[in-house]
Amino acid sequence: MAKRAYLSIGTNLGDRIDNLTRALNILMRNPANQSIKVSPIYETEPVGGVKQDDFLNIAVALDTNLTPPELLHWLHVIEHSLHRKRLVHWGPRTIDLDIVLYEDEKWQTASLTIPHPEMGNRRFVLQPLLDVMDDDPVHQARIKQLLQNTTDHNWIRPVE
Ligand code: PH2
Ligand code: MG
Ligand code: MG
Repeated sequence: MAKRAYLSIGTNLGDRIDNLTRALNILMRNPANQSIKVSPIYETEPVGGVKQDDFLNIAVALDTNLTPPELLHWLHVIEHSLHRKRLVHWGPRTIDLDIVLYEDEKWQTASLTIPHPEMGNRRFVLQPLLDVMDDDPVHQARIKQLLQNTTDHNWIRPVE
């Protein structure tokens, strides 16, 4: 039985739409990743102290046979193929793929924390996430709650 994972994807360097398209293509090139629902694209104000260009952010609902560590490895493969360089913490990136949720599981290792510890502080994660949760009322209720209570008031707007 495939597991339901939710990803948050962001980009603010180069051709941002092309970066998203390429990332999704590589994501689905792994036969363990079975079906996918992609949110609308949002343009979002950079969150954190670093002065940088605006982001495009999306969320993805993914049905996968990969475990969280295996999925994380595949996300790193994608980041490498798009030539992401890790220069500045929270700084500009061609692509960043994060696992936000994986079923109801909690993971706490050096490289992986699920649920994503920052999601409640990031409107750019919560809003797209809610857009891909129609078939998952339990998670949907939780994310709605987080979105109502978040103190993040950076702007986000859907891309036409
Ligand atoms: N990612 C960050 C830091 N700040 N801001 C926006 N708007 N979107 C992001 O994806 C983002 C960010 C580090 O992962
Ligand atoms: Mg991130
Ligand atoms: Mg990341």
